[in-house]
Amino acid sequence: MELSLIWNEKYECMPQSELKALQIERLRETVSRVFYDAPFYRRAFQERGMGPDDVKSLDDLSRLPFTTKNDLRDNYPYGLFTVPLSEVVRVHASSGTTGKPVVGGYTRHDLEVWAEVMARSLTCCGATKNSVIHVAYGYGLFTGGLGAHCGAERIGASVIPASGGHTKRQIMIMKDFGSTILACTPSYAMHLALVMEEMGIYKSDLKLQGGLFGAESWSQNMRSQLEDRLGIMALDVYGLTEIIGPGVAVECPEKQGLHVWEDHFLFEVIDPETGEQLPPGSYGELVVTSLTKQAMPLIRYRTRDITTIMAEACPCGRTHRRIGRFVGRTDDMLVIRGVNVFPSQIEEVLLRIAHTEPQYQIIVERRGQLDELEVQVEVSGQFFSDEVRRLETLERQIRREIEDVLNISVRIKLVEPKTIERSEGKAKRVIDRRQL
Ligand code: DLL
Repeated sequence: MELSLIWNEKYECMPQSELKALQIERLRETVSRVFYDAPFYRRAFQERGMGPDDVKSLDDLSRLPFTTKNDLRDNYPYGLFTVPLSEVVRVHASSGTTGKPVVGGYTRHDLEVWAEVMARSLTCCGATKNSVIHVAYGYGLFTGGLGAHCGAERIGASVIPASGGHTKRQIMIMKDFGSTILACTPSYAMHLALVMEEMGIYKSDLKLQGGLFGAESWSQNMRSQLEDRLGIMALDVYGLTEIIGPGVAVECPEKQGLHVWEDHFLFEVIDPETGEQLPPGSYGELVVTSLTKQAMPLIRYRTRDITTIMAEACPCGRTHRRIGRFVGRTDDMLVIRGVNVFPSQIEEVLLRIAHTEPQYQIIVERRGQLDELEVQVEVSGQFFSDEVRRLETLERQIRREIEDVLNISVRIKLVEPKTIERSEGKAKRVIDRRQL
C-alpha cells in the first residue's frame, strides 16, 4: 500500500505561517458573511459591540461569540443559512440525542470543499484511483455515506455505495468485488469482522488494506482488534453535520492524533466551564469555526467533543496541527457517584481481556440515593458453556481491572454471545435508567 501519499500537497504541507495568513483572510470573509446575512449572528456581534471590521488577527477569535447546539435548535431548520435556499443544493441532518435534528446545508462550493477534505482523508488511509472503496456508512440524511462517497469519487476510486445493513451480503460483496478500503463506523466494522468469522471467511479471502472509521469514539484496543481481525490499517476520521460531515479531522498513518484540515476549519480547545482557551496538552471541548463554508458557516461552534491540541509537528509531512483521539462527549460523560466516567475507558479495558467478545453495554441505574454501574459483556461461545468457576474468575478479573481504572465499584454481567444488540451505524453503548 502506498502509505506516504498526500492528496493535495500544496495545502496539506503549507507552512504554518502561510496557513495562518490564509486563516485570517478566510475568517474575516466568514465573519462578514454571517454578520450581513445571518440575523442571529448580527445580533450576537452587536450585543458585544462588535462588527466585522473588529476581527483583525486570529487573537480576536476569542472575543467572538460561541454558537451552541441550542442556537441551532432555536434557528431550526434554515435560520442560520447565509444564502437563499435556491443556492443550497443539499441538506443533511443528524438525529441528535433529543428533539429536533441538527441541520447542515451545502452550496455547490461547499460540496466541493467536502469532497476535497474527504479525498485528503481517504488518501491518508492509502486510497488511490486504483482503490475499491466500500462505503458502509449509512446513506441518507446522515453525512457518513455521501461524505465518504463523494471523497472517494473525487479521488477517482471505484466506489461501492453499500450503505449499512445486510451484513452477510456486504461481506460477499467485499469479497467478490475486491474492496480494498472499508469506510464505516468502528462498531459496524467489528460486527462485519465477527460475522465474517462466523461465515468462515478469512481476512486472506478479502483484499482489504485500510479502514476509515469514525462517527463515534473508539479505543486504541478496538483499533488493534480491527486491524488484526480484518488485516488492515485502521484510521480515525472525525466530523459533524453542523460543520460539514466527516472529514474535519483525520489520522495519518502515524496514528498519533488527527490532523484538522486547518485551511477550512479553525479550531480551539476550551474549558467547557469557563469558556477560556486551553493550551496544548490540556483536555477540553473542541470548538470549530468554519473558514470556507457558504451555506451555513458557524462561528466558534461548541462541539461538546473532548480532546486536546497536540502542538508537535507530525513526521508525515502534513503541517496541519493535530488533536488527540476523542475521549468522549461532554454529554456522554457519566457522572457516577461524583466520578466522571467515559464509556471509552471501559471499552479500553474490556478489549484487552481474553475470552470476551468486543460487544458490551453499560447500564446505569439509581438504587435509593446510589448510582450503580453495570457492564454487560459478551463471552465467547466456547467459554460460555464452560464451568461456572471459570466464568466467575473472568467476571472478577474484569471487575478488578475496570475498578482499577475508574476508582468506583461496578457490577459485571457476562452474557451469552449475540445477546447485545448489534449496530449498523453508531453503537448505543450506554443505557442510563436514572431519572436525572
Ligand atoms: O458522525 C459525521 C461522521 C460520519 C464522522 C462518518 C465520521 C465518519 P453527526 O451524526 O452529526 O456526524 O455526529 C457528530 O459524532 O460531534 C462526535 O460526538 C461524534 N464523532 C464523529 N466522529 C468521531 C470520532 C457524524 N472520530 C458527532 N471520534 C460528533 C469520536 C466522533 N466521536
